[in-house]
Amino acid sequence: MELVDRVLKGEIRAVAKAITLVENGHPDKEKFIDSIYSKCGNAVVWGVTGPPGAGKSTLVDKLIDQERSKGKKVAVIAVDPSSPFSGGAVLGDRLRMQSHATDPNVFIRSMASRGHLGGVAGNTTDAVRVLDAAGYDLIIIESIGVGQTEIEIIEVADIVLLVLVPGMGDEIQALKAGVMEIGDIYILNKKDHDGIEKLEAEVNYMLSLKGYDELKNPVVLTSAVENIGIVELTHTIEDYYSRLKTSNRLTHKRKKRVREEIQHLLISKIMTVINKNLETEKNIDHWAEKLISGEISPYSFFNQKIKNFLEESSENADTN
Ligand SMILES: Nc1nc2c(ncn2[C@@H]2O[C@H](COP(=O)(O)OP(=O)(O)OP(=O)(O)O)[C@@H](O)[C@H]2O)c(=O)[nH]1
Ligand SMILES: [Mg+2]
Repeated sequence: MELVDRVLKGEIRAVAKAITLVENGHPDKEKFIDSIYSKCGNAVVWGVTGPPGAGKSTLVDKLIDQERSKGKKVAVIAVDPSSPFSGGAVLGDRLRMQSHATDPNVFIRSMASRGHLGGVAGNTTDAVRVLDAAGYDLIIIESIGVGQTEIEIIEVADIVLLVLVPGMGDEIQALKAGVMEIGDIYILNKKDHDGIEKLEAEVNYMLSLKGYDELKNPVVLTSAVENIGIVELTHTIEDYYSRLKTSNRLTHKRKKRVREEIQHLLISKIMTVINKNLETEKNIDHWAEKLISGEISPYSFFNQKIKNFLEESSENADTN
């Protein structure tokens, strides 16, 4: 495939095209990913998450400065939570990272987190693969930490940077449930705002409840707009990353991710085959009515359907 060669050479337009292919679930996608797969595995992936307006994009912009100064090639995937058509958040993210618009070694791309049922985390994983194969050393995923989908997206990262800001009130409670758990490094941004000490105390208290962890989650205070705390942040990330590596946690984390991917892949492949065979879309209302009226009972009905399907498949295999 010509596109494969061009992506492997790091051609920006080809990379953009390949990500579109992944995002749209184009029929060529699987073959494409398989062709680049052996070239993946060199990039480090950071996930940046936190509530809307916390300063994620501003921080990413500053982090890009730091990494570029070390000669790294950097790519950013900004996940737009609203819809594929809104453009709102996307525009904001692009604007915030405008200073890198003309740098050929910085690639910024937004992806929709709504609109493609089920496959968003998978799409993000594949988009990361495209960028990895294209030679980006660092890939940053920016996503708002609300909801299961966003959490799954951010779990694609090797390190999760959780951005919090003063004055979130109850939001911090809501965040605690999901995203707090997956944060590796806690960035308390907008330290120029009132309430930073209170936030710091809350976060430290919350982290103390996690119990002993040899990798202790670092907490870093920043003011992204003023470029304060950014150098320290990059040092903290580097240090944390090397500890992740030496403690074998990175290997574990990546393996866990691949295991999850295998599960997702199997489920979606099997679902596709079986839905086609059973004509689920056509029949589902009818089945629901039969279940509601008590005409059929769920387990025996579907056990039989699946049994028929398996028998049919093995007969087909025999005749082939
Ligand atoms: N005072 C202050 N303002 C900041 C700081 N960091 C970011 N901001 C401002 O906060 C606003 C939101 O910043 P963004 O970087 O767009 O935040 P975001 O988290 O990417 O927002 P979404 O992508 O929309 O969720 C902008 O007006 C920034 O200039 C900071 O450290 N201090
Ligand atoms: Mg943003």
